[in-house]
Amino acid sequence: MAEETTGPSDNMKAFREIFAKAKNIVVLSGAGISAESGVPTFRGAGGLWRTFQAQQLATPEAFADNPSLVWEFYHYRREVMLSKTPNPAHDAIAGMEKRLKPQGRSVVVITQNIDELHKRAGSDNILELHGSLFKTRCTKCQDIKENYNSPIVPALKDKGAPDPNAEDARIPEDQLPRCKECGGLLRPHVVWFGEALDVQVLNQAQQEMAKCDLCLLVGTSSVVYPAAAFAPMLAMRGVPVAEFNLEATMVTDKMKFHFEGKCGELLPQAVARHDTEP
Ligand code: BJW
Ligand code: ZN
Repeated sequence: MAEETTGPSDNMKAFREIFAKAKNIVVLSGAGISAESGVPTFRGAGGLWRTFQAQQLATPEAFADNPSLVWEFYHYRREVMLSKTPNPAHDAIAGMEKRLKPQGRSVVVITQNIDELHKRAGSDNILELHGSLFKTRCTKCQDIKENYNSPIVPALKDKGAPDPNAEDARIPEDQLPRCKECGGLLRPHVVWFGEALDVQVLNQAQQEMAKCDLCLLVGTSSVVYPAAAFAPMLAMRGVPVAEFNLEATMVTDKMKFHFEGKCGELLPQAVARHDTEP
């Protein structure tokens, strides 16, 4: 007899019962969690910069070909973030971590986002899979540094306009961000297509997932690997995974729960304090 197949549940009460007992919670987040803060997603409206999709500029080849153009793109996104703030979804996750910690329960955020909004919301336990807009790495000595300067170098001031007609600034390499240790050209400390994720970060993420007993999958299209495989792997192991997204994704069918709508509205209800908590 054919096995009966049922889709994911949208029963919030059933989710809340599992949440009440969970001891190690992993939150996997993507660009959709920052959408309500006004940060464009990659594959949604507003995902273009000039005429480029992020995927065209977020590559080592694009940087080798025109480091000035790639720096304009990241400079623009760094400056945009200065006017953005965490939204109720980031706040709910940070609040949950603080509230559950004294109960001996852990929350870790494994994010694909480079915008640091989880950190600004007050989450402490964060693994940034794809790096950060506010870190640089030297292409020569590999030194990694935090950098919140605005603009990051004088030559980028007023550059990086997203308008399709904006001119390519063609900034000479010696005026682009340079390493204070060795003078080498700096690049954004982010993971581009075709690049390996940081082994330590990936190992830590795997350790957290190995011990988790509940996973929240928030605002990701689940198309970019290796992160796209995390939630399906957990689901296969029997860990309940709850997806929060505006729409069904590539992995929805494999999830225990799918809550459709804005995560800034759904997450605060989903992880609100439970009656059974002290
Ligand atoms: C809301 C909402 C609201 C909106 N509420 N929801 C296996 C199979 C096939 C391909 C590969 C594979 N393994 C590797 C690859 C290649 C490649 C890949 O995955 N390609 C796919 C596109 C097919 N992967 C890689 O290259 C990775 N590297 C790698 O695997 O290396 C292997 C290697 C090993 C050893 C040596 C060398 C190599 C690296 C991937 C790096 C991705 N980098 C980027 C750019 C980062 C820097 C930057 O930002 O500029 O990361 S790409 C971009 O996509 C960014 C994101 O983190 C990532 C994921 O996107 P995300 O977050 O899911 O956003 P969206 O826009 O796609 O989705 C938003 C979602 O939110 C939507 O679902 C909306 O509905 C929802 N939403 N508003 C709730 N309010
Ligand atoms: Zn250097």
